[in-house]
Amino acid sequence: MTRARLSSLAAGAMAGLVAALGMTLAMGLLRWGPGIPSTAELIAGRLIPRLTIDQFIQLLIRFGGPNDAKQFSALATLGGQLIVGVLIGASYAAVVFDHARRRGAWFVRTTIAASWLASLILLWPVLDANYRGLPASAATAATAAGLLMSYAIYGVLLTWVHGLLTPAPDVRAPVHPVSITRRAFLAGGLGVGLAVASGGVLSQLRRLAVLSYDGLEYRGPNLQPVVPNSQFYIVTKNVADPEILRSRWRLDVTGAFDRPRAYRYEELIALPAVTQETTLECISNGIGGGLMSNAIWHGVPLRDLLAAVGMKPSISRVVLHAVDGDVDTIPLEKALEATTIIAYAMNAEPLPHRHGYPARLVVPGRYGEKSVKWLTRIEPVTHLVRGYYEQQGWGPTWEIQTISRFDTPTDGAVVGRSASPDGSVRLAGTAFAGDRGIWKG
Ligand SMILES: Nc1nc2c(c(=O)[nH]1)N[C@H]1C(S)=C(S)[C@@H](COP(=O)(O)O)O[C@H]1N2
Ligand SMILES: [Mo]
Repeated sequence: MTRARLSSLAAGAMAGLVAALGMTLAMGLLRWGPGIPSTAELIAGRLIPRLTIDQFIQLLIRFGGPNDAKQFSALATLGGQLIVGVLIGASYAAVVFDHARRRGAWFVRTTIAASWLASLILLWPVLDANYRGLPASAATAATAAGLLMSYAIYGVLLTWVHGLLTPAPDVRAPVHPVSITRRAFLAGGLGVGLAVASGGVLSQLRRLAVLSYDGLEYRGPNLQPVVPNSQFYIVTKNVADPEILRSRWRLDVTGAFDRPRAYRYEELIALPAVTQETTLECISNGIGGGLMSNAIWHGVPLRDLLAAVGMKPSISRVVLHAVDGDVDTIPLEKALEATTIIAYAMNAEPLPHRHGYPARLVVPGRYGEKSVKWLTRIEPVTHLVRGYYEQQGWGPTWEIQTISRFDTPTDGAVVGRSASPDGSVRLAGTAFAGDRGIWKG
């Protein structure tokens, strides 16, 4: 390879890196502001449900838990994107070197269009997520537009920075060394600036991330029967949870209805509501585990919304869609029970973001997965639909199994020291049997 060719490739790679940093910044801003899912989230959302439960658990073990796995997958996607950016940059430089800039422009446009189309096709099922609460169809359009914009920013930066670094590729006349140094300096500065800016946005996004609270358990001594919102257990599939803007959000009731309709938040809370105490528990809660908490929920019975739209007799299940792409289903009988509610308040406070603001389902007697958070669409169906967690292999039974554990004394405590003067030891614990109830003797 000639030196000219080599330095041209290096310029292309450099331009590709700068452009990929610009694209990363754009993607970060789009995720942070309008809540457009990042490529990392889209890819994870597409792949994870396809893993078997064993593969999934093996993966978690390999990474030392869900939080590390989530962090790794986000960083891997970012890194991968930068590498691809560099490779495309080098290819672009090769095309320009061999065929001049006009062919290069064609190469960039084709690459962007092809990448965009491939992204749409491969990621289609998950494009409808939006972390600010856009309804599915608007969310799909927003994600598609966001991807195109990010890829286009890459293309523009690539050609521009490459042009800076190789001022006269067609003529191949010697360029004045001072001017090329100045241009390289400019390109380098731009790269550093973009790296710093995208680092800033990524660290903001990191603050949104669930790493600090995903898997929060509630157990141990001095438990309260009604768990304060800040201590209620948390499980989420997300890297960063939705923070829905109420003005943008609405609850669609669509599908096999006679009269589909959409509720704005104000309309939902104006409906007759009920207040009830319900315990949620994750299906992955192990023996002695604390992925289980109890709260007082306030909201609208699901059956009232179903009755308002009128259902066809062939309906057998109700599908619940969430803005984060989570999907789950319950049988129609369960949907029609008076205690299956769309909750918008938890312990007399608005639902916290982490627990599904502005509205979530609460399904007593079924594992927590069915209590879909950040609800956006309710869809009755006539056929079996597999939910996100079902696709992963959890279930097939979602009825809560009876479970009990000791909370006092805590595991490993030296019992003798906590004994009262008469030598007795206080035992306390938790027992739960879904909606069947525990017999109190
Ligand atoms: N939209 C959405 N809903 C969701 C989840 C999720 O990741 N996304 N996680 C589910 C799981 S696995 C459980 S156990 C419960 C936990 O609810 P909590 O975090 O409010 O305790 O929410 C369920 N609902
Ligand atoms: Mo769960």
